[in-house]
Amino acid sequence: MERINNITKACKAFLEFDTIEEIENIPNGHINATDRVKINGRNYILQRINTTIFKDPVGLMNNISSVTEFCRNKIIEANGDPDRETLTLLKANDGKFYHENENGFYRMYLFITDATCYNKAEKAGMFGESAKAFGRFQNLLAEFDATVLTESIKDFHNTPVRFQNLLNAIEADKAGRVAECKDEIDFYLARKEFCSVITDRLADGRLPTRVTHNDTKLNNVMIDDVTGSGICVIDLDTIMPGSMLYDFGDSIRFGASSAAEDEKDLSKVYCVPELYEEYAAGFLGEMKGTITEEEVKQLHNGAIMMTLECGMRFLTDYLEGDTYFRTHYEGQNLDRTRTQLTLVKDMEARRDLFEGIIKKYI
Ligand code: ADP
Ligand code: GN1
Ligand code: MG
Repeated sequence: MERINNITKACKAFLEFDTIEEIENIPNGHINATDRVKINGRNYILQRINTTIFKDPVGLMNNISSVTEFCRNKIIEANGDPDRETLTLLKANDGKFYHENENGFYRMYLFITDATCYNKAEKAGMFGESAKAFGRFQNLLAEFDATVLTESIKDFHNTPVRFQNLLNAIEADKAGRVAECKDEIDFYLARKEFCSVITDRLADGRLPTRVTHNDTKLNNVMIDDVTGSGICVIDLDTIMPGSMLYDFGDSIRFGASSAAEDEKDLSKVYCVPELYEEYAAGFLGEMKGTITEEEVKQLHNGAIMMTLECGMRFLTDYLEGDTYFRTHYEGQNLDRTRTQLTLVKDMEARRDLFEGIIKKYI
């Protein structure tokens, strides 16, 4: 009841209504609390932003309102449907795009109709469609003025910093879990040098810095129920200057995996070459003329890096007592760590195969 009251109270700041007709929790994301609400016959998304993670939620909302306004104008220019092809923020009754009360920091979006987010590519071609959507989005952002963006999470894809965070968590051993994670810890310690492959190249200019999405999981793109195409890129919380390799890599990490992110049976976990190829074809098709030689050279390292980094983040969180990623059972962050580590081993072992796939599309 308290949950319903809190949701109703938050929605009242954005809309006038008597009662909410339907409330449905959407458990997809690991960070924010997301609900679909039906009000006055129309669906909306209400999100309570995780302000432990996003320490400057106002800056974050400024990022999202400027990016969505930019996208909206481009979509209108191209005769598209702005209510389905980009996120649309609702204004609260004080004119701001967010509402804060004693229960939290909220935002509301129009619900994108007749489209679905998937945790796994259920149909042939679906992953490739997500690649095209993220590729188009990346191209669109090339024209976006990066100077208006605040860094919503500092050092988000700074892998050496993530490595150091892991070392700190090992040292502190807050949850008393270090002893049971010896193999996983050793795996990451052995890859210290690799962690700086992308950051070094961004720092000395061998790789260009672009405005990137930074969280390109398959469930962060909506797939049109009728046409099957990637209609809208969502979850814009981490749009920041970064590398194209992050967006390619994070998509592969999640969407080209044969199994769920928390699969316990590691014999089922590997990187699927056919899915890798589908993504590479879609993404590189969109990036033609933009991607540099060095980016092409490092693309597979991007996939390894994002998987390595994400696994280190899951392990760090496990060692710290599960305070960052939402977990649904004890040990889920360790299960997640193990799938990521298994994927890294596979992508390292079959490097020639995956790099060969990339070569076909450039
Ligand atoms: P998190 O940051 O926690 O991952 P997301 O912004 O990705 O949160 O939202 C979680 C889920 O909610 C998405 O995977 C999607 O299923 C759904 N969702 C989010 N925004 C919308 C929207 N505007 N229309 C329809 N569904 C949405
Ligand atoms: C989180 O919010 P969501 O679930 O789309 C995380 C990503 C991780 C991902 C792992 C802000 O993404 O960085 O790669 O979980 N987002 C944030 O599944 O930390
Ligand atoms: Mg998400």
